[in-house]
Amino acid sequence: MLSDAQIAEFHDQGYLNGGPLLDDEAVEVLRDELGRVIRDQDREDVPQPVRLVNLGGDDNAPVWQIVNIWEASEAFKELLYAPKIVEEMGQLTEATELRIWHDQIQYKPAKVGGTTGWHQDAPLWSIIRPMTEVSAWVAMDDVDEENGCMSMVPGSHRWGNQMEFIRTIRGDDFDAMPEEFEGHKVEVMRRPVKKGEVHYHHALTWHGSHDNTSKRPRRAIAIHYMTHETRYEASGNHVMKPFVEVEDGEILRGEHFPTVWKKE
Ligand SMILES: O=C(O)CCC(=O)C(=O)O
Repeated sequence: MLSDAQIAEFHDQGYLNGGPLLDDEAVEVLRDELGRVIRDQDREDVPQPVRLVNLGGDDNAPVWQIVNIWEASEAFKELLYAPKIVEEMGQLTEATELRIWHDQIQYKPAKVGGTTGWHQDAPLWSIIRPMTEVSAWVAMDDVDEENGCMSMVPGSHRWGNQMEFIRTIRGDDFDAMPEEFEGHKVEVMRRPVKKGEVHYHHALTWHGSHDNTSKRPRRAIAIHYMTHETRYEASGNHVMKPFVEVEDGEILRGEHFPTVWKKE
């Protein structure tokens, strides 16, 4: 349960470290499951995630991303319902219902793990509206400056959809962020997260992560939650679109978008 001060911090900054969620044993189960799902990716006799790819496409600097590992692993499915996460997500979004939009493993291997360019989530999720989603990002390693922690721009979730501008700063230099944008001071905050902790961010917060130059892997899962008001927008595109079973403009729900929490 978050305090009023933490909720206010989230609304002000667009992100918040929610603190410890999983003990070492629970993290170990998830690490083992992640390894198993990667090993089993070509098997037809076990459930598979929606997608397993090297996000940047650069074999020398991979960022492994798995979409909907929950569909391939009971342990990750259970995590979607973690009481601490759904209760706090309810506080942050003021939702009356939470459904899963999708999850994403974010795995940067030791020494070679690449950069995840600056972005806002919501503009890239063009099949859902409005842009009010919040994500819970759970660290499966100590994630810090050395192994590619996320960086966030405080307050940027209040500046609207700025993906067109953000694309212009997505070069090779992750630190090439301007100091000012349309009258707003732009600060870049590194966001280290300890193994087993959960970190929240708003879907319009500018964020990304630098490369992993350390000897340690950097494994995390982002769980993206929808609220009671999230609707399907048929004109957009997304890897989850083939799984949508509702009509344009309807509340997005269904087998692949499970309801995980309802306000009592
Ligand atoms: O893990 C990362 O570096 C990026 C995660 C991200 O972009 C997200 O969770 O929205």
